[in-house]
Amino acid sequence: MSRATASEAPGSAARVVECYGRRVIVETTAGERHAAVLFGKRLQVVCGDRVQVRREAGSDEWQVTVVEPRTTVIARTDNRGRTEPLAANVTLVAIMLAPEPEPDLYMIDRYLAGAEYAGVKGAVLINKADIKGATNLSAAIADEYRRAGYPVVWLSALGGDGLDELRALLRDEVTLLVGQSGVGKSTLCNALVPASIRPTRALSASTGEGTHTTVAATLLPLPGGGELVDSPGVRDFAPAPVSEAMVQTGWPEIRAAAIGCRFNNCLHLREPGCAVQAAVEVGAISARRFEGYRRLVNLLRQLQPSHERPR
Ligand SMILES: Nc1nc2c(ncn2[C@@H]2O[C@H](COP(=O)(O)OP(=O)(O)OP(=O)(O)O)[C@@H](O)[C@H]2O)c(=O)[nH]1
Ligand SMILES: [Mg+2]
Ligand SMILES: [Zn+2]
Repeated sequence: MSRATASEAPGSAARVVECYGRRVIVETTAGERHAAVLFGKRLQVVCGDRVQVRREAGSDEWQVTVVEPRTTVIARTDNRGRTEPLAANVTLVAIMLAPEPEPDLYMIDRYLAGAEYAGVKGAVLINKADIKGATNLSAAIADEYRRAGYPVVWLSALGGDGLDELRALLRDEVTLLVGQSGVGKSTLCNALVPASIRPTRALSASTGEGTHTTVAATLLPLPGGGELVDSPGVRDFAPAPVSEAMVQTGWPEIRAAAIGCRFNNCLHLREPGCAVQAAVEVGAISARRFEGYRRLVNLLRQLQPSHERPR
């Protein structure tokens, strides 16, 4: 029997806390942080992954050798239908929006749906509550998502409003914080984690949009309990594809009303006896949210390879 060399020795358990493609920062169970590289071309890791690491004998370099099975994975799909994981083992996706930059509510719907498909809870954070004149818009948005069944927290990462309510929401969760560039995700991380000095930057004066300041997902422990993953702002988001019948599960209010549809395979598009369409007509379900559902059905049809598309 040959003796194991140092480089074959079993690894020690660690967590990926920052991810830059094939280079990562891991934190070991003992609380030590190391820069590490992925060992072997087939390994793919994201922030939140549980891994095993080892150090080559006589080398300073740490290697990630094993990725443990994920309990959850949040992934996005690009416009060519390629799916890319964003974070692993999270229990909550918190979608942040703000009066500026101008919110894309359909993208927020798709994030919430993507969380549902991944078996992860969703919440909506409305930041920059201190900005004057934005109250009416924010109240309407908050109302729409509360009626759909999501927790909504109205806060000011800079002014401090709503932070206690938010701490209570995040206490027992591993939360992925997402949203358009410039909504204030990193500013919130700095407010909740005193040791955090994440770079933040003002919106562009010419476009009114964020400037994509954060470049890599980073996991931060929250002092009061829970963990928060800051992530780079995105222009668009589509979830990993699901079957057509599954799409509606990303809209809790549609799923609930669908119990009353005449056909149990109703997609609520133009079927007779549809309780969802009836609820939209009387305003019990937001027409804008319903439109978000229809758009995702169409988008997923487009992303499907043409030979698999329903005729
Ligand atoms: N008025 C106001 N401005 C805020 C608040 N939170 C953040 N900002 C400002 O919004 C701008 C963008 O904040 P960031 O924290 O960099 O935004 P981000 O979401 O991390 O952006 P990316 O990293 O590019 O995705 C900065 O100028 C912040 O000071 C807030 O509560 N109120
Ligand atoms: Mg940021
Ligand atoms: Zn229906």
